[in-house]
Amino acid sequence: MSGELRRSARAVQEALDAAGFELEVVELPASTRTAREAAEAIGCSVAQIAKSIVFRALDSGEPVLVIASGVNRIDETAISALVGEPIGQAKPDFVREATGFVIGGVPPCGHVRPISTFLDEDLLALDEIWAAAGTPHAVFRLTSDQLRELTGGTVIAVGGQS
Ligand code: 5CA
Repeated sequence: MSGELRRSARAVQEALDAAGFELEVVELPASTRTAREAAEAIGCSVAQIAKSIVFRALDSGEPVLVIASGVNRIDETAISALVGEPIGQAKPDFVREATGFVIGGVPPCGHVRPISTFLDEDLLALDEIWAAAGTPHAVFRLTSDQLRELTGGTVIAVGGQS
């Protein structure tokens, strides 16, 4: 690991270490807050960015995490059908409370408590992907197999390109 990581990025590194993965969180000078910015900062395609979108199940109030390819638009109706209740986009405070991280830095793992997780099959078709690591400047590279193992998420078709 190079240098000191900020607290939230360090928490992600620790979660990866604890889960037994040899993956390295890196902090970049440029913003990685959005999938497009992250791709630019990393020098990869937007499709390779694992964007973590938090929804709120409207009846139960439970969070739902969808990890999708940066180029895909998430069909909320399809997710609602899978969850079994209507969902809505989460507000920033809800995202922070449910995951422990701010929007733009929500990682696929290391959340404050387990969260129901769905994985985009298009993202899993790629070998090398990049995910947020706790802050809008921190990312880590992993394989789609590692993402599957790390999250134990349910693989779905999220809805196609935006
Ligand atoms: N760091 C990058 C990927 S490495 C990242 O986190 N991208 S992201 O796409 O997963 O996170 C940004 C997402 O947060 C946006 O796609 C959007 O769905 C969501 N978001 C942004 N602003 C808001 C907001 N005000 N309220 C709710 N969700 C938001």
